[in-house]
Amino acid sequence: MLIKRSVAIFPSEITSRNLYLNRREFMQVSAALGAAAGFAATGLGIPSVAHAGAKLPDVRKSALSTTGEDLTPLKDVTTYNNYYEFGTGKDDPSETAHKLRTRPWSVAVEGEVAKPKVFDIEELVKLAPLEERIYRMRCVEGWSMVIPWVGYSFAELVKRVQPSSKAKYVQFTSLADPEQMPGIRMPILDWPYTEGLRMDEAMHPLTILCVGMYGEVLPNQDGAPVRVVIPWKYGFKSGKSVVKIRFVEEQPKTTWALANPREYGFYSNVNPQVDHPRWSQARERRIGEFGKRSTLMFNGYGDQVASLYAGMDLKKYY
Ligand SMILES: Nc1nc2c(c(=O)[nH]1)N[C@H]1C(S)=C(S)[C@@H](COP(=O)(O)O)O[C@H]1N2
Ligand SMILES: [Mo]
Repeated sequence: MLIKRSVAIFPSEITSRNLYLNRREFMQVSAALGAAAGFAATGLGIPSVAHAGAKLPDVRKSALSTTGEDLTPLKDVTTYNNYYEFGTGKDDPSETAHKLRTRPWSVAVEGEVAKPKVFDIEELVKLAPLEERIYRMRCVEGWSMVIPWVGYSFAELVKRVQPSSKAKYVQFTSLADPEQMPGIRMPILDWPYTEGLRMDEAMHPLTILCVGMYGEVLPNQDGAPVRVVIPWKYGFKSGKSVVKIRFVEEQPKTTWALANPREYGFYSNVNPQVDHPRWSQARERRIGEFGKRSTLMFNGYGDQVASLYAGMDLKKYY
């Protein structure tokens, strides 16, 4: 978001586009190659769903889904990404995130909780019934998508660890491994990427732990194996490839607010009336569409979430 990049198209980018057109074929080949490792049966005798593109079982529809809007094609959702650990270009993550190893993976849940626990990813995926949540996603940069995520309410996890009365905020930490993530070597941001929510925001049923999209395991470039999605906030609040979830008493430091506090606040609720210091937030470009559409207050989720901010000056707490 701070970095401007030349728009020249390099031969490497063309190659990767062609690879994506053959995605199904590519997945079949990698499934065959990975049969020994990723698709090996787990201790319970249940096949592990570890690879992007593997179908997730028993995904339920959800009443919390946005309906009536066209979904952004999977190809766009997986080739137009912000994931600075894999580079700052929109197509960098789709080219380099295959280096990310998403198994084994664990998420440490700790801090002000009665039952801290390190969750293995296989357990986390099965913690609660998987739901399809179709949400609008609005990036602070002024573009948006409609994505059929798969996951469950973050509150399901919170219930199981029993936060104490001191738990006022939740901090999410993403993986920062220079061996797997070429962007970590660049001093672009203060790694690891961290984000945070107030407890009531984290407990809101719209806030999800996400493990998939389009009914399939989450592609690496979209934050595999587990990410957060908070649909009424700008996209950067939704941390990818989470390794730690910490319940804390004080408002946590968050990566973009540290990088540029004037431009990126802790709350970062989608708000067409509060401009970014360098551009208007009144309109947005839906990826795949020509022209622009109006940005909706709280990204269109105001009926559900506006009460969380009753009495707060949203120009001050942006
Ligand atoms: N760890 C991490 N999480 C991240 C980012 C990032 O660079 N690193 N980018 C954020 C931004 S700016 C956006 S818009 C969304 C994009 O998610 P998507 O690529 O799945 O659409 O991820 C967010 N989560
Ligand atoms: Mo973003």
